Amino acid sequence: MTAIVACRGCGSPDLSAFLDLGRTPLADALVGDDVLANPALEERFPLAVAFCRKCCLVQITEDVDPHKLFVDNYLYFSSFSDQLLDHSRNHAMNLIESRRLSGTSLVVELASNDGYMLKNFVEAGVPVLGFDPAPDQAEAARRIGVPTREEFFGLGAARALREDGVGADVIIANNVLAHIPDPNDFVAGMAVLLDDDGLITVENPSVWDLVDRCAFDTIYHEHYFYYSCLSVKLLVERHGLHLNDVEYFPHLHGGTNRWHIGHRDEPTARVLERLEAERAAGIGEFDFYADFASRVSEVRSRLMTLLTELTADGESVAAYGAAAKGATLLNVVGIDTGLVKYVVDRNVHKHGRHMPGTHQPIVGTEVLRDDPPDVLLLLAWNFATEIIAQQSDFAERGGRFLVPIPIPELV
Ligand code: DWN
Repeated sequence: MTAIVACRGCGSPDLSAFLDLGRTPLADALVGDDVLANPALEERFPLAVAFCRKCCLVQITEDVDPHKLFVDNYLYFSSFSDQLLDHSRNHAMNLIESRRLSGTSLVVELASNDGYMLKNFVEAGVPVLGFDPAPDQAEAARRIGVPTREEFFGLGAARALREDGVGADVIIANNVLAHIPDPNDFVAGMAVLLDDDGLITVENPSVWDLVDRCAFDTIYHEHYFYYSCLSVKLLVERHGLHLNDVEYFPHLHGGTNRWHIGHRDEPTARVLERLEAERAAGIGEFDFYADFASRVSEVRSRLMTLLTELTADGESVAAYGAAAKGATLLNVVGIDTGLVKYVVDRNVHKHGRHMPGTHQPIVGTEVLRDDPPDVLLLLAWNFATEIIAQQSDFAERGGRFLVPIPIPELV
């Protein structure tokens, strides 16, 4: 772990911190019995965020070893959200058609997880290659026929593929550009691997929405960076690539951009409009972020007050979604097992573990029937629609949902 004193994008020392969430455990480092027995084993790291006044890149100010984050104890599997699977399939089908992909094409996904995305190309007969360093996820992908290299992607891996005569027609990078400590090495690797007329699509939550919706819980050590169109444009141009288009998905992960990047400089009106809208909103200036900490403090206070009142009134509270963002929320607000007694999750790999730092047990959703709470705190609020629909029985039995972001609200 090292403190960051210069921008990891452009190297500028002109970094201005605007939020400090204290020392928190790693958000996806779900706790086993060993740490429960000896809590001193659980590591915590400073979690603070800064803005680069030169290249607009928002970033955390501590550097945690990616192996700790994504290899040693990482249980996130993409295939436990129907919304995400539908979103990914639509993306794949659109790419196959728009890029006229065939059996002679190659689609490479970086951070391909359990094959949730690439399986769609395999089914259509389009050759694929995944990169993911997480061993269990890579193995799950290979089991469904998605060739996967169990390694971090970067310039070295790209050069090795090129030396073997391999180039990509399409490179997909969903929720990974934020997750790597050296974005320049990563983007340089994409530039080398992408064929001349190829397309890179990069998806990440929008920092504009993060601030507007006060989604401070999406800040954790896995997320080194929080991107705008402005910061992505400057990052990719540093490596001879160009931001040519952007799609916006307001209901995915709290607001997600899908950036279209290529070797040629051919921006659409849509991306030019989005860039101008960001400039007009002040996304490229520090002042946009200056009051975020006070707004976060207000949400933290309101959520703690609401939970304390519910508990004092004899209402039992559990949580839904052993999400990384849930770990930040529970730890930063200070929500212990006295306020939230357990967390349910459909991801069976997480069952039997405990939430980082606050140690709520993670159990299957059947517990909502066997030991029903009065209120269900939606840690995975980004999937609120899907989860509320799925848990209609809970609501019919009089259960209520507590949506914490952007303002804590019982629904
Ligand atoms: O970048 C990342 C973001 C985009 O997604 C990664 N760090 C991993 C992940 O972060 P997260 O863990 O905060 O994201 P999710 O996908 O919002 O987590 C949802 C959790 O809820 C998962 O553990 C799966 C679970 N879930 C469930 O139990 N039932 C999700 C749905 C939709 C459900 O119906």
